[in-house]
Amino acid sequence: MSAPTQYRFSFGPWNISEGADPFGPQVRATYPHEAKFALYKPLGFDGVQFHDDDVVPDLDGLSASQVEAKAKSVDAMLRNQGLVAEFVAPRLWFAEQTVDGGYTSNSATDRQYAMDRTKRCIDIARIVGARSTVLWLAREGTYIREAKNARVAYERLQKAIDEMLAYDPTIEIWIEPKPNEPTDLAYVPTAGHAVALAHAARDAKRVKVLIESAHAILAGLDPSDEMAFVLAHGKLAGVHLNDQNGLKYDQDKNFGGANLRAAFDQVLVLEEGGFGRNGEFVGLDVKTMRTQRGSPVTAHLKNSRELFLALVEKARTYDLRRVEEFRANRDYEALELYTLRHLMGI
Ligand code: GLO
Ligand code: MG
Repeated sequence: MSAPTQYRFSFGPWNISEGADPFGPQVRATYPHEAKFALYKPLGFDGVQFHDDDVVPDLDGLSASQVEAKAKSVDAMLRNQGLVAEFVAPRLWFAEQTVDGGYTSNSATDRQYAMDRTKRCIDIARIVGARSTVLWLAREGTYIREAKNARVAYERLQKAIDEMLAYDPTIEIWIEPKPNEPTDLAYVPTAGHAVALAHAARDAKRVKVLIESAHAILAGLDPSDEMAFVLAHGKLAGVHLNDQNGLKYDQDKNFGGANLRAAFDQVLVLEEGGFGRNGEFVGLDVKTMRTQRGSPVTAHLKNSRELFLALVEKARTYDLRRVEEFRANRDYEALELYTLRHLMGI
């Protein structure tokens, strides 16, 4: 038997938030995100996830050399803290040119903006030493179905992925599916869509998938099955573990906070599938509650990590021989009771 996986953890600066929501402004003082780097190691995290403008704020207004200088200075800050940049994702949902999507916009000039911005994002990734970029396709979808030709939109997405692969010979692209929010209907809602796009790419081995628990739940699917599907295709490069209380707005609750059993099932699948053995990070895309006091707020990150590790212990002490017996006898009543008792420690 191989040694147990030593998990490494990551999060993005946006996970330490000021508490603004669509109904109210910030409730905590802004904590400069470069000061957040010093918080990672003490909290037990080694990886930093970035949007391109988390590394280089206001990058659209800067020259290539200004972008490069800023990215280099962030790279130096990461090194000082002993941190690794896990990925840099193009933020294609803030700029005016992206109101109707990026790669799937109906406007050719806006599609060009999306591609130019993506290439700049890849340049930044290279400078901070990230081997991948993440496509969370926020506005690639529609508010009303008739707004875009969906077939053409899929072709455009595929072409954008190929252009990114051609632009950089080593960068990996990890697609993060999500079914809705901010659009009503997104073009890449599930793991299946992401895996299909990955397989059809010009260099398929460099296109992988990042599964977020809450996004799977918003699609009405089980996060552990979504992860298992991607693992079966050898394409699970990242996870955004969190939780979600049913079909609501995107909640980014603490991992296990809404459904402990479903969290256990995710950990089981990751353990069994060898996730983390090639250095993959366990990413936590969690947000604290608006009610939380203080600045910076970090308890949600610490607690979600701890909960993950506690569930790893539960997964490692889950008696797989008994599970196999229950399966062989098709006694799923007994299997369920055993599983719940194991989780409760009774
Ligand atoms: C939003 C997404 C978002 C992404 C991030 C990195 O729903 O989960 O937080 O994970 O932009 O791609
Ligand atoms: Mg996410």
